[in-house]
Amino acid sequence: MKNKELADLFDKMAGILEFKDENPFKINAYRKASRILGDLTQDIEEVAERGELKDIPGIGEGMAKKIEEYLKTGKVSKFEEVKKGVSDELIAMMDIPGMGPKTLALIHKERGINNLSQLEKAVEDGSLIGLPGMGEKKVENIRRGIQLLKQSKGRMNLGMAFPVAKRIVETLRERTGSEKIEWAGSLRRMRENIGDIDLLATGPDHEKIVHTFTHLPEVKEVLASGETKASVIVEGGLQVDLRVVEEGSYGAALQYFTGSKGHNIHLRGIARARGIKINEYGVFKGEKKIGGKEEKDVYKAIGMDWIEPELREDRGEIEAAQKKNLPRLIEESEVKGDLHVHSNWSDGSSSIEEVARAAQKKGYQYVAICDHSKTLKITHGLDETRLMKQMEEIDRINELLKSFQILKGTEVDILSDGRLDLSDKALEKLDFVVASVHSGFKQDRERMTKRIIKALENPFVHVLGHPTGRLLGARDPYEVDIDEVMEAAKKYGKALEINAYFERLDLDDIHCRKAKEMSMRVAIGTDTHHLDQMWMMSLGVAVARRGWLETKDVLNTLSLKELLKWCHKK
Ligand code: DGT
Ligand code: CA
Ligand code: CA
Ligand code: ZN
Repeated sequence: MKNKELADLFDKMAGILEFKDENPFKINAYRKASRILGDLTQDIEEVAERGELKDIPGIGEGMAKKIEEYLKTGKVSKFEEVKKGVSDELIAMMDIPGMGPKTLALIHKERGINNLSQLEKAVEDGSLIGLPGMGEKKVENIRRGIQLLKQSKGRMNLGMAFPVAKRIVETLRERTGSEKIEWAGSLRRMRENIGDIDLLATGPDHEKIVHTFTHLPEVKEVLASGETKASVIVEGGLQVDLRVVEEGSYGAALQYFTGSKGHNIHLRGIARARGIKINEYGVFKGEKKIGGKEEKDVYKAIGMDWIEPELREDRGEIEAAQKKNLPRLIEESEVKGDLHVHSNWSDGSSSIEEVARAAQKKGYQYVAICDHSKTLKITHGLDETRLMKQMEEIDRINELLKSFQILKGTEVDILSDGRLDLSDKALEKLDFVVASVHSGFKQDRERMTKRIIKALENPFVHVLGHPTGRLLGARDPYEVDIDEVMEAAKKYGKALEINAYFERLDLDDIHCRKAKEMSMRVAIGTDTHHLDQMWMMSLGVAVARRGWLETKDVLNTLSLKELLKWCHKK
């Protein structure tokens, strides 16, 4: 979707104008357009094709023209004009979180800073302090911002890397005949973003595996290629490393290259204290190799059960393994339904029946249709009248389906004052109510926290949707006291959502674990708008697993009957 590209472009434009100290109205107009495009759930190209750009609230004629120009030519001439005289290096610095264009203009003018390395130097030598508004705290914020920027650079969302790796591994297995080809590294741990993909393989003919790998259709550039390893760049700019090892070392290598580094270092320390050496070739006692073919050999050698890859972050999993106290993580096969799917009644692309058939085909017992509510006009959100009609339609389709039920749901908007966008009378009739924030992200922490808690007080709400509002690599969480929100959710008996949509993964793993510690349930929903997004349940389950969640912690492992009982508990 071009939405994000355009949102970024307008945001940049606002930044440059602000840097040049131009008219605040103009600046605001671009900022607003950027926000609207970033939040838009419809594909901007489709909106443009239908000639409905100007119907998007907040998008005026001038902005619509620029969008059209971009969609046609890939450029906006006004942008080219505005950025004249501002170097790319300066523009790049506007991406540093917490450092606005005004600050940039100040340090550029007063201290002659033109690029990132000059800025880093000035942060270190203290020469920024003393400029107007520039105290130690502000400089510390800039330092953190630079760190954040460097961390996110060159990483890719899990949901984008995962299908690429899957396709590559499947092709490699097919063409080499070797089954022992897997991904390791952060992808196997299912981190929310991935620096590079690490593949591991074994088989009788090492060179054939490497050769097949470097000649895959996905490969754009071969960075290095040897007898037993190679590195390539694939579509999307992602790097993929392959290592081919002897069969007797495969398990040890898989363990080593899965990481995390912290996990491995901790593990090796324990082994060393027992006179055992672990490396990527195997497990050794003195000179004698005592294991390495299977991954579990490594853990067994130091008296531990095998540890699930998603737990290997050195966050207590090694201690738990030593005490034989590891969680039995939820598996995707235990998920009995998807609790957040949009239909073409709002901004989804499929009919309710198509959604239901797809869910049934996935082996589910139920699916919750959670379309948007009326305030989100651009998504064709439903008002009370259309919602009643939709419920009738669901009744009709449910009659047709065997051993499957469509749940009547909504993703009701939490308005800026915490009221809900649908009346209690309407909400009461539904099976499943997700409440989410989709606007007013810039509210201060106190207001946002109060707003969400007020929504949670509503007796008809079941789940808080995408609780922090972040978009991976695109938008930070809104300012909210998530701990306080979790306390309130607990108090009112609500579940929190893991929104499994690849750009959200919200809640994250850390807060999932916290929810578990608080004995709260988590609901996994894919937020599917097109049926080919239902697979993202895998991503949601991965977040849950990284958050140590077990079957009982996840709402949609309940059977239909149990779930309905939970929903109507009020
Ligand atoms: P990434 O690629 O940044 O998303 O994260 P990883 O974890 O995939 O890191 P990567 O690709 O640099 O290395 C893959 C694994 O190899 C890593 O998780 C653990 C292992 N590894 C790499 N370098 C070291 C090291 O210096 N010491 C240890 N113990 N393990 C390492
Ligand atoms: Ca990696
Ligand atoms: Ca790597
Ligand atoms: Zn939503």
